[in-house]
Amino acid sequence: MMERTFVMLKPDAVQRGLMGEILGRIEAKGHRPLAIKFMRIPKELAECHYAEHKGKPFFNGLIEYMTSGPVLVMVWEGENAIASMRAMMGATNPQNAAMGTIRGDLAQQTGRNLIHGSDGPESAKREIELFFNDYEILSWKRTSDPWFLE
Ligand code: IDP
Ligand code: MG
Repeated sequence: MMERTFVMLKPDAVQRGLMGEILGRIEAKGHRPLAIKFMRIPKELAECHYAEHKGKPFFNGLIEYMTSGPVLVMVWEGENAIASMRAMMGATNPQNAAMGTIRGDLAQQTGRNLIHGSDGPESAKREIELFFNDYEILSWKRTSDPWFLE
């Protein structure tokens, strides 16, 4: 099923110069970018994005991490894009993430795990609407699309 998912390269990905490496993996998989924005997240927006974790012991540290520098927020579209993106990311704790995944290959610790991806259709919709206006999201096809999906 064609899906849209929200993806964010967290401040450590930006600071470590890994934007190109990670974007390259998502592009090479065959997903299509619909929106890409480089921004600094206000504290309120970070808290809203991670509202489900409010009250947990790591919450304050998480908000500090997410607001510590610029991030790259994106909408990607593709076949089963939500689950596919989660699979490419790997487990939340990079120590448990399989080699070949972004977190497994490139990260060490849960608190510095490089990337966020929506975990289901509802959160994808909610997160896309939280970070993007409709006019920022492009509908387009790539000439290479038929080489991924016949
Ligand atoms: P996810 O990013 O794989 O969906 P979640 O459980 O939704 O994982 O947690 C959101 C984010 O909060 C994680 O990606 C990580 O950055 C941070 N986080 C989760 N658990 C911990 C923890 O135990 N210590 C520090 N940070 C955590
Ligand atoms: Mg999550």
